[in-house]
Amino acid sequence: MIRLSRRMFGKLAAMSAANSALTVEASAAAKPLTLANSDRPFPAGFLWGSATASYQVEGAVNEDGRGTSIWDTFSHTPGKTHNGDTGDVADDSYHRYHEDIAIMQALGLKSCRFSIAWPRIFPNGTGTPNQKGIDHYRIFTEALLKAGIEPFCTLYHWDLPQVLQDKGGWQSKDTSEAFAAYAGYTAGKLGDLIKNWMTMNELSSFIELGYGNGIHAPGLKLGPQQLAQARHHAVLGHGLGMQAIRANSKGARVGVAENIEAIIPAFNAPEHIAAAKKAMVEENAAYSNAIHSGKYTDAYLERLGTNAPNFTAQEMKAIGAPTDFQGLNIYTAVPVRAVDNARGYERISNPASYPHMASSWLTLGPEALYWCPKIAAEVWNVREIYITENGCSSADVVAQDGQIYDSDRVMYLNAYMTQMQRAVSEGVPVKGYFLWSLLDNFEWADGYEKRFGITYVDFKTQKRTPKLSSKFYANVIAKNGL
Ligand code: GBH
Repeated sequence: MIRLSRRMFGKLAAMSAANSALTVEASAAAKPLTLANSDRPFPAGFLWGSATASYQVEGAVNEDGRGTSIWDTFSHTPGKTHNGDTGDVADDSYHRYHEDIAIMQALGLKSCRFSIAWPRIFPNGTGTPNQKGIDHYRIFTEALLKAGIEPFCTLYHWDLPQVLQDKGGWQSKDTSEAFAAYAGYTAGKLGDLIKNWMTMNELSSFIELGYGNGIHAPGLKLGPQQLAQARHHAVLGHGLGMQAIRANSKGARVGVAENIEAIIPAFNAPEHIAAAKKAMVEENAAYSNAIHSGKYTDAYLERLGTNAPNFTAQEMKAIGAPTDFQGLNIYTAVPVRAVDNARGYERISNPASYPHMASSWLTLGPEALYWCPKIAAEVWNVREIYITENGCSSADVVAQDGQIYDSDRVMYLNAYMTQMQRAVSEGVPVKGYFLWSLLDNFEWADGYEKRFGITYVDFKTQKRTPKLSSKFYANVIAKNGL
């Protein structure tokens, strides 16, 4: 038998498969073919978690002094959500959180990302706090900690107190300041239990969809100047909120969970990678790039021209103060290619045949979990990254035996996680992963039509059933690898 080095084997294999007998023999010599060594490990302590948001799971909208949020108003407005669905009951997690935590424990989760409903803490946005709101989240986080699950808390996942919207919402700088007051107060009350905070979830989503195209609450379609100003108030809210959290809770670690434009190179070639780095900055100029650099890019301001937002140097300093970690919510990928123009890149719009999951916007882009953390770490010099959301919708059906075999979700998760492992194994500082979502829940404008959970929820009975994907995830966590 001829013994070949791996390099030589590579060469030979690349030449052609004409002599297949030689190829097989050489392969066996290079590495024994066995099913036992197919694991791709993650580092010890990698933080596996799940993610949810208050309005999407809690229900109990009229309990314990909660105020009205813009999503109560919006979802109760005819024509705004699929089937007129609302979050009035959702997963009833406000009452069933013990059951939810038991599900997390069964999965072996190390961490749980959840959000606090601002109108439970300040029913009127500002002013007198509601003790019952604080009590609820204290009891919840104590239960998490008792179960050995680390809480990661988002302070704003889109449920703005309606009273503040009535005064202009994110169009007003007062909302940025009100947010900081709420964030500081809450971190002061819960900071002994919660160490990891995210100021906000997806600034780009709640501004562009809520104030730009109107498909989310509060359903406004502002002109370019007003929209640019609202964006600025959102990033300012993050900056002021971060200050307030740190001032009120010693040792707090603060970040933000942003749905970045998940830029990837068209393929792995130096010119496309260079283009992707430029695109990552410019395509995220209003949000993540402002937060991680304390600046709006010249190109962003030029693009806006007279519609550019009003801002001060002091505000930009608060916005750009270093975060302790960067949270990336990643679902799809935005491929770019190198182009010889002023920007140096062009977005590639996917053809109609590009595959997607049950939500038509949710195109498959597993390499986003490789490239985005890698590029982000480099262009924004971040040392700690969490994938704060990743997951997908499936057209789940309950099989005859009562189980849900969501093989497409398993495929999606497996593909994305494999790319994340690739990044981590190269030393990209991804420290944890939060799967969206633990449970099927209120999917905003899509109501209950789109299911993102790894646990099936029968919304009539609130019965929870783990799907095949939840068994897949438990297996990943148990072996800390794929
Ligand atoms: C996240 O948004 C949210 O943080 C989370 O609350 C949500 O449940 C989850 O994703 C799943 O959607 O209908 O064509 O107009 C992800 C970013 C922005 C993706 C809005 C869907 C609507 C596209 N989302 N977008 S469309």
